[in-house]
Amino acid sequence: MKARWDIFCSVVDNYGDIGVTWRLARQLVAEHACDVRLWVDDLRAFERMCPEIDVQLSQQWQAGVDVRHWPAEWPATSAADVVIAAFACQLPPDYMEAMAACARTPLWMNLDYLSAEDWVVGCHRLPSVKFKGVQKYFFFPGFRPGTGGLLREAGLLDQRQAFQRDAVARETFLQDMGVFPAADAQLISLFAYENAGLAAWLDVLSTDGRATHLLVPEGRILGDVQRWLGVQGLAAGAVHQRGALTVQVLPFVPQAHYDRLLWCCDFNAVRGEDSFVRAQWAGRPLLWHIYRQDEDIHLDKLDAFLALYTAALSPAARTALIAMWQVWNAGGDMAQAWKKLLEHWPEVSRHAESWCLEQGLQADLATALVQFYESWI
Ligand code: TRH
Repeated sequence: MKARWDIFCSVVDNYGDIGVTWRLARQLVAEHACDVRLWVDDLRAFERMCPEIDVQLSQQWQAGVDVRHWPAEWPATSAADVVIAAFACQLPPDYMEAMAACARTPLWMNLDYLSAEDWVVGCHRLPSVKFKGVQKYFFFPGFRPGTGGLLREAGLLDQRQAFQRDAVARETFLQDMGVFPAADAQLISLFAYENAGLAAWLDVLSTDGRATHLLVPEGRILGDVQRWLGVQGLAAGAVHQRGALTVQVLPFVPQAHYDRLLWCCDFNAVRGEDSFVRAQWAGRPLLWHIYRQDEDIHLDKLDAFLALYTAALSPAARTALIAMWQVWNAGGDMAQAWKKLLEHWPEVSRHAESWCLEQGLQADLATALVQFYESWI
């Protein structure tokens, strides 16, 4: 009998909640032969990264996943064998009653936010609250052994490396997206929240000796790009040149296309959680705009990741990379930070690949979840 999984996704804001749960659901179906229902309360956010979604439907199949709209009025539903509440979302009370009424108690987990902090290892797989005899467990993704690892589909790194070796595949992919960079231009992708540091970075890119083609998917950073360009109504399809810098706005593309876009670029500015992980799998240098939290606790998360990520770098390269990420997230001179980073480019590039391969040695998150379930039953 196939194990039945219910994944609950409440879209708080942005795309990370649905981005992570959608990947996880697909992988559980494709690689672990699970029956997966994915409950999503906002199908419009889902549709942005999976245009096949019909936002009118309460139930539909996508990539073998039983996608359900999570309605305000919860319908009578039997509980699955494994229940995942993504990012601490609250399950419908009637569903919790259904879990408690099961002859065989389901495994109930909270899939937590990604963090490189030390304490994550100690909390991973610990029991959390209980509801009428049904125990909930913490499940933490992470970068260190002893965590749940990262989402990574089977064969992903081989596919990525083959794609990056294949100049024709890269060119064809970019052309299909309407991207025609100059032969010697470096390609940078920019997916970020609003950021006051952007102008100084674009200033230095536009006056650089080397051409840069900057790809900006439609989103929150567009206002800053628009201000810097001095234009209005910036939208997908727009291309503007300022000195050595070409800025091109892209539409928000399906998730698989976004992954490939990251593989094409020499440098990826990413944000949140899911694009941050995918940029690491791209094996190229990256810049993380972390999701802001109250009392600046996100800066502790940033420092924890930087400590881990830069541990194998030379002191000078480490200082430059840390400075650039901190300036991007907490303010400072991006022009200076970028110039310093460029001084260490070969080392930082080699490191991006070796970090990726090292992380690829750990069990991936979907496998770790399945293994937890198997050991639990
Ligand atoms: O959208 P985000 O800022 O999501 C955030 C974070 O997850 C954060 O931790 C969470 O607390 C908050 O949401 C609620 O960034 P993230 O995580 O990178 O998610 C973006 C998703 O969008 C990711 O799955 C990649 C996908 N994407 C596309 O599919 N197409 C695109 O064109 C782009 C730019 C992104």
